[in-house]
Amino acid sequence: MNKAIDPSLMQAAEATGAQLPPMGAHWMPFTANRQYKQAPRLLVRAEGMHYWDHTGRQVLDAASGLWCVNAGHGRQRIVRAIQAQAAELDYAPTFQMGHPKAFELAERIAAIAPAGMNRVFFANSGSEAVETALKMALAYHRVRGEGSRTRLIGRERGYHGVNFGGISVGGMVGNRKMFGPLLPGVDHLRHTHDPARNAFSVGQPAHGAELADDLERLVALHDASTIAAVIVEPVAGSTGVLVPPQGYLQRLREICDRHGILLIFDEVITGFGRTGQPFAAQTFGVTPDLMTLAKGISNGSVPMGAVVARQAIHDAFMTGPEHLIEFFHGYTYSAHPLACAAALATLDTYAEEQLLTRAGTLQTHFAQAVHALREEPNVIDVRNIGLVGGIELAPLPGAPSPRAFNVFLACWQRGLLLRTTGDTVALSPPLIVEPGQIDQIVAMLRAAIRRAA
Ligand code: PXG
Ligand code: PLP
Repeated sequence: MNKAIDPSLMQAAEATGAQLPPMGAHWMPFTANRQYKQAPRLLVRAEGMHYWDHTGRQVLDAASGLWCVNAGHGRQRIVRAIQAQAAELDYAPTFQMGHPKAFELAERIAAIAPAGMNRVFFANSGSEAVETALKMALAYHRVRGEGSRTRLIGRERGYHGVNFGGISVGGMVGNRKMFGPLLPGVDHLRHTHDPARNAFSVGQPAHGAELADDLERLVALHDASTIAAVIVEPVAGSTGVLVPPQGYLQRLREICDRHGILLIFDEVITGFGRTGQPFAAQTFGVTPDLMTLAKGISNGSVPMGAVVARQAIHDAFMTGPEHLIEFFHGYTYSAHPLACAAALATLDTYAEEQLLTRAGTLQTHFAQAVHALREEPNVIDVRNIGLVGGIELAPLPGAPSPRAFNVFLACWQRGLLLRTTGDTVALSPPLIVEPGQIDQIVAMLRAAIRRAA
């Protein structure tokens, strides 16, 4: 066990007294498998703002599962929709075939998307949505006779899922370094994290719009005629909650427009109300050309991802002979009936409870609560937008990430689930969170930060 991890925060499997399943076969994703299996944390039930673990403890969910359960857990409308769909139509092929809910869902997503973004292509995860968007961008230029535009631009500290396109444009070294040369012809903008100028900014930081000019630099280096698209998360989530500097996204949009480069917003985390509007594009007033969605699209209940395209992009494909397939891409489970049923019920729930704008209503309270943590030991930055917060801790000397992981474990011991990445603690509670629960989350986190100090 890593010495930097506090062993008293790890409860040995046998000490819980609970019946555990055999754990050898499951090779767990993004997990320290051996450490985890010595002291497992199992979730067995969920409802509303809470999970229950295998020992019967109630755990407050400050992470929306993994940034996806935006309406809270066990929502009955969604449960019933999935049950009914499984009984009525379990699976339907969507290559040269269709089923009604796929069309209905696409219309519903288009209705809440930024104006003009009204063509929806379905995938099964954020990673697949990203691959779909990157391929769409390349093919778009090609069908328009600009096949030389093959270069893709991502950003340092970007996370765009784990498939080859996504890790190529992504900017997290741990997700890239083991996997060879990745896609050719990819370059990266600098990230926007600048604690020297922006530490403890409430909402969007004031400094850094000029970092968008990196795109001009890459255009000068490669020439615009070789660049297909730029992909960024409007708010970087996995890499530690990086809120875009004021004016930054606007500037990226302007530069893309000037050079005919498509702008892709990866809204896998920011979509479906996280920042106070249905999509971050609306919160920040910048409309991309393509937008990737997943997670909150189905409230995490059935895997689903999607790409939303501006109509003009879709229409560019609809020019050849009508009997030919326009875009050679799709997944066996694109627009799976269970996922569509779950997503429709999710959108109904969001609408009925006005959840897609609730983060805006709560963000002042949330901002005050999380920024109060700046007085706590080792806290070197606090960042927030909507209902997402990042609390960055000073790393232990020579050991990035165990300090935050100790906080994660200390929270778990107290009955709070959150996410950590590097030395940043990320909060993204379900959008149904009550102000009192925000205070409760921050109080438990405060105690854990002190415990891990
Ligand atoms: N793009 C973005 C912006 C994401 O945040 C993906 C793509 C990939 O989605 P899938 O569904 O393929 O995982 C994501 C996913 C974390 C964490 O702890 C974040 C994600 C996934 C797992 C963990 O921050 N984001
Ligand atoms: N591998 C093989 C051998 C397949 O036949 C298929 C789909 O038909 C795939 C991979 C892709 O699977 P999916 O469409 O679920 O992404």
